[in-house]
Amino acid sequence: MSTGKIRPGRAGRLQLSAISTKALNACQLYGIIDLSYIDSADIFRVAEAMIKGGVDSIQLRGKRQSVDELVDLAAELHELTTRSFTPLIVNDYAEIASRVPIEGVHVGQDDDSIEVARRKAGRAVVVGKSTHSLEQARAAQREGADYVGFGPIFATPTKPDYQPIGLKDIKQAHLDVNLPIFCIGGIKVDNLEQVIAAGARRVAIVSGLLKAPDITACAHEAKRLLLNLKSQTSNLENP
Ligand code: TZP
Repeated sequence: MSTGKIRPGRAGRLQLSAISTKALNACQLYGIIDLSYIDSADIFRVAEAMIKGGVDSIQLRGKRQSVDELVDLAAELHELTTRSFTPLIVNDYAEIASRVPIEGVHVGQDDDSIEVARRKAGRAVVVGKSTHSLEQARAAQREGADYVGFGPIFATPTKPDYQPIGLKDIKQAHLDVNLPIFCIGGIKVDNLEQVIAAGARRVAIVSGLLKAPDITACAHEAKRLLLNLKSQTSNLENP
């Protein structure tokens, strides 16, 4: 997802280039490299394994690292992700996009607004937002997010303080929100079919990938299940 040229939109907002929009729309499996699970020295091995397994976008998430540390890691990681045109998104700190040519930033409910994140990035990047309810997902769309994370679907050690929202609202979220929706939280290959059956088209996975004995094989299986979903959908759309 190259960010391309910055073009002011109708509302003066920096618009994503067509190529960024295309990569975001095509993204089904979003792998998150959370530095509480792996050592920063391992991020390249992990990112390579994810990409080899078919992960479409990668997020760097480091809750305990400083902005400067994340800038350095993102810059090195971007050299790798860019080779396979895999968008790299950094969690929490939109200002990192003003220092490293990453493709996007991701903000939580308690972080910068989408508007502030775009301003801090200073150029056209993808901006995603975590949402934990239908109402928050609808609000993120009104606020101008490019995609939303929706969850936690299941209980997860990665976000232990959050009440899981379960599977019941996934279909409604897809009816109400016209943005890419990444279901997230406790998703693993073993429960992915359940999440897909509940209406998910895209997922973001942290520990399910990072703790897998073989990250590439795990990503590959998750992608196979998601792609199978796509072919079923297109068969329905074009019988
Ligand atoms: N947002 C909602 S749940 C979650 C985030 C960042 C953590 C997901 O991690 P895991 O390990 O895939 O359950």
